[in-house]
Amino acid sequence: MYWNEPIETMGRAQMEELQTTRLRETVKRVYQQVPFYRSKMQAQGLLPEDIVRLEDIQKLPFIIKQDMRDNYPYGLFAVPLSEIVRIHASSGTTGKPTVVGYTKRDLGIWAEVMARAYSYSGATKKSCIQIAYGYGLFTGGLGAHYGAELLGASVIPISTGNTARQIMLMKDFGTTVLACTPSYALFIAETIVEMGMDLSEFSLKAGIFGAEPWSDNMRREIETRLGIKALDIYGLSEIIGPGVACDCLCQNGLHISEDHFYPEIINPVTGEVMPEGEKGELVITTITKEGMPLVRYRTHDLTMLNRDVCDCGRTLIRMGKILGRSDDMLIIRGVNVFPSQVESVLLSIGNTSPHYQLIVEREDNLDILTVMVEVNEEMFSDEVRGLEELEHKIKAALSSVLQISAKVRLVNPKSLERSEGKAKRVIDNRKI
Ligand code: DLL
Repeated sequence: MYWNEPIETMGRAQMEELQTTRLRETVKRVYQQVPFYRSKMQAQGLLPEDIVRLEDIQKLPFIIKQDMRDNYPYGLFAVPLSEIVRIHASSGTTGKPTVVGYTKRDLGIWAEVMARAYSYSGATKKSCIQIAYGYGLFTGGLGAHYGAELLGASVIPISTGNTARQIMLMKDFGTTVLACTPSYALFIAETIVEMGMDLSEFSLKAGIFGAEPWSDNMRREIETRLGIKALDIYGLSEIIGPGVACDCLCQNGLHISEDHFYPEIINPVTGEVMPEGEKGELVITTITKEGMPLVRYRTHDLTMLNRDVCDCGRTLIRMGKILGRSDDMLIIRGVNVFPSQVESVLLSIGNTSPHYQLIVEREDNLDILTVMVEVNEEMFSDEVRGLEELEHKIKAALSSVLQISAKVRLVNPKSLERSEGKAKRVIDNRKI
């Protein structure tokens, strides 16, 4: 069932016409309203009138996170502060956060794209949606919240944490859709077992999981443990928050709400746009936002695009599951390694739990990768020989997939730190 059928099934030519009109308006607006864009375009000898067709977007310069920091806090806003009705900010690892501002209309668009995302999972106004993303400056909680309300569902704004209480309410309130990070979904699943409860006591049907990379194997693990359909939702605060793209029940790529967010894939090294279907860095232009429009924002997220019509009937362009971030990619002894590759290997082997951490160190100028992985309870009580065999098996599989050797340390069940938000998968102790 569609939420916005005309848009979700719009023909390619018509969609491109809509995108062209909106792109031209956006470029005109940022040129007039935001000194940053004006001076960047002037430096390249560009005027808004030079952007006529969709392909002309390639003439425009990129914008990166550093530009947001340089214009902290409100320098990139395209409307006066009196028009801004909500401010979010990303926590960032160091220094000042990146700030985003929304007008009333922006909030309406955000709720619309989130409502679409829920409906992709089969959710309707009859659904009961438990939102266990963090509420606050993080866009997860409030973004997921207003979309669920627009859908007309019954919303449980529980935010993160207090897992036992989450589970009690999930059961008592008859939650049908859970929205949280995939790592937290897994933790909830484990805690349900620990509390001695049975899945038959719950009404859960689907999960809308995102905000961090997760593999298809992890998806299957969550689906089995919770007895649900697990959908991947993608977004970033700079662009709007959750809801930029979301899986449908076909689970064959995430539909991008391309009537609002125009995607491109570029070669992260050269910045050139890549042919459709090739893997590269996702670049997004917001073509309807008023508060803080971004033109050609480099997300650093690696994926690919597919314009084929989906089996669900939607024509909205699909992006592949995020493979990793170009800046999360570890380079170990010269080889590119993504945490998601390690996750896939671990889950394909079994006898481990999907809780793992990568530790990178440098000894005598040599990079050492250690993969810490929790074994499951049965394995834990097994003989030492069984554990040794498992360790060898993981080592061999990792070296064939990653093309480098890694140390493997099996650790006790539940000994790695659990996260209620985004999981920390990598500890890089190299001082480079
Ligand atoms: O994480 C927004 C969000 C909230 C998305 C809830 C989905 C659900 P930020 O904190 O700005 O915003 O982080 C954005 O998180 O550039 C990706 O690297 C990563 N990310 C988000 N969703 C996914 C996903 C929110 N489904 C950054 N798969 C993005 C992989 C994801 N990575």
